[in-house]
Amino acid sequence: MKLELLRHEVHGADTGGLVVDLDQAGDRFTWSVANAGDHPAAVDQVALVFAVPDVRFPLRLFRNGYQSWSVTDSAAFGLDRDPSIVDTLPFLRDMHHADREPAAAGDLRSEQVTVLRDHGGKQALVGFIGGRHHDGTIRLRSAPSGVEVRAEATLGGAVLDPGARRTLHPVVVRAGDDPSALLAQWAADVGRAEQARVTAPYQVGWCSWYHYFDGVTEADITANLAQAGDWPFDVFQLDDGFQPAIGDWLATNDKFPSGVDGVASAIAAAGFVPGLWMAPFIVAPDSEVALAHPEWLAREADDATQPMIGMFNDIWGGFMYGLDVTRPEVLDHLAEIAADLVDAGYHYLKLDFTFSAKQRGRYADATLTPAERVRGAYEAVRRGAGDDTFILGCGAPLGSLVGLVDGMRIGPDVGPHWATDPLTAPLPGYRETQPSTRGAWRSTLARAFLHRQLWLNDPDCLMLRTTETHLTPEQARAWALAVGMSGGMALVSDDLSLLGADERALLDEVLTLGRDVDAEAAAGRPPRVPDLVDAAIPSTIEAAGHLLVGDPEAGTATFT
Ligand code: 9PG
Repeated sequence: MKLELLRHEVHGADTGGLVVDLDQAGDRFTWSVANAGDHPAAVDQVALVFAVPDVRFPLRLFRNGYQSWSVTDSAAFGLDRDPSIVDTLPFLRDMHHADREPAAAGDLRSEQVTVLRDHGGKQALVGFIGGRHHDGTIRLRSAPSGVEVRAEATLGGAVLDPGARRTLHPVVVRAGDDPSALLAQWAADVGRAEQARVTAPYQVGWCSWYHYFDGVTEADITANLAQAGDWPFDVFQLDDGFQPAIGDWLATNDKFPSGVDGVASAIAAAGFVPGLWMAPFIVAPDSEVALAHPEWLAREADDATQPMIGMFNDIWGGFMYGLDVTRPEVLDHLAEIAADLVDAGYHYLKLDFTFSAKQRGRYADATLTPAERVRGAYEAVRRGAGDDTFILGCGAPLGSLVGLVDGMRIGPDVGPHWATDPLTAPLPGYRETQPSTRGAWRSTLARAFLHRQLWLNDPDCLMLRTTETHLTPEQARAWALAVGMSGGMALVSDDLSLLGADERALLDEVLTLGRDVDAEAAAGRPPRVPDLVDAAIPSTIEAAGHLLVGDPEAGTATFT
């Protein structure tokens, strides 16, 4: 498939003085935007617009989601719809797309990269090489002259002062005939450009979330540690539920009498790397940090008197505020928390709900893009945690964090059920971002090409138990094999006392497979997903001489 550059566009406020410089060399467009005017401009978007001549319908595209939990699938142009067009909360749009505005009717979009494929089988990859300075959205739109493909550098209203210039991430346009090969090449290019952290060893561990959820107690940790001696874990990670309030990460609630230090010591004494969850960029209204430093909160874009909502979560008591991560004192605070937790013994940190730093709001430094806010906040944690701590991104915008995180959650939460639980919140347009093992399967296959190119993929935890779950043993096995076939991180998240010889044998099978696939991916051969652009939920993954073919609706699979 051939794309022809038609024009470029600039969108925002006071953009009259903006000048775009554009060069093409081979398959690569390099560009920058400068403010030649005499007043500041707020830049929403700079876009390259291409025509797709002679397209044969149906035209399908791979849709990469914006952050860890955002749906990643493929869709048919003219038939499928962007999730943002339904009547839903603007907050959800902001959480799951670089650009929070609803898409125009009929538009389809993918973040950072896409592969297009027309009925004749012709394919093209369009992608941004890099993401640290701004998000990138690829959008398909119907125009009077035919189909247009837009490569949008999303700057989120960042202010460009007179005389200032921003270099934009290069855009590549490549024809091909194998989506997995095109995407693997793109991921390798981005990994090189952004100096991806890809040298951490294969990760095997235990995580408290998917059995105990927020009810976890210190006694649960002690009981599982007592059983864990026979298990091949490297890391043992305590998830959400220890903290007295979101934002107060160095203290514990009544369920953890030994404090964060005591828990780390107990984990280390059992021979594992202590791991800890936190949501460092949001704070509860009644947290100590929010009460002590109200000036650290970002403000609502439309109402500077109101702190910016960073997340809503019933289990934490409702609305959480977002920190203003453009303030140096906030960044120092983040670095100090990370340093203190590493001192306590935690050499594995899971940073969750971190999309909050991209959300629309008023921030002290208006010249930063959403991507730069997110990246700056992670940089602060990395500065405090040091180079040797494994940092796992979660609920994280994928594009802006290459080179900072060691691992990245690349899908929605699994759960002890295959399809989305009917009892979860409906979230119009965004239901499939809610926990389901099927949703995790979808993203694990669809984003397998990122593994060991941008970071270690975290497909989310295995679900091994066959009691206290709605998953059938066949579904638990299908999911476990998908984790293995992805080569990604393998964490158990069951009460270990529920697991017997069969579950242990399945884990051992997954780890043998996972290590082989991981080694292949590290050598530049990530898994292939042949129906990536054919099916909304991919069924098939090939890696390290194995083949897994699933029925994503039933949750069954055959493995050879
Ligand atoms: C702890 C959990 C676990 C889990 C994370 C994250 O409302 N939501 O959209 C929503 C999405 C994901 C989520 C919770 C809420 O789970 O992915 O592994 O750490 O937080 O609270």
